[in-house]
Amino acid sequence: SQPDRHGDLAVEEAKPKLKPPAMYKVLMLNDDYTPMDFVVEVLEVFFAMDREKATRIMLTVHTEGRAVCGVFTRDVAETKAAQVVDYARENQHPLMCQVEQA
Ligand code: TYC
Repeated sequence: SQPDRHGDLAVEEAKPKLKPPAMYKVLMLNDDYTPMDFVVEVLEVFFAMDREKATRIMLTVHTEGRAVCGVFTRDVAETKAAQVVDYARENQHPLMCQVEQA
């Protein structure tokens, strides 16, 4: 922004250098093996969805191939994606997530 002028003296404002953080989508990918009820549970537990929304998103992934589960800062998005994949592997499911910039 323009410097304030006090008489002939240019006084530089302290610039508020806060820019909003880049945001990242966590996407869930379809596969042929992960049970539908497991995907619904994952969406409820890791993305705080109610049963109805979790079911809707799961069915979108199942029919479209992928869907956005949520949008977060980079660290949160990467952590959630890793937690989902770890939990799926613990249960011997091949469920996959992607993170991409929103
Ligand atoms: N396609 C899976 C099935 O028919 C269900 C599924 C949905 C798997 C969403 C993964 O991210 C997924 N059992």
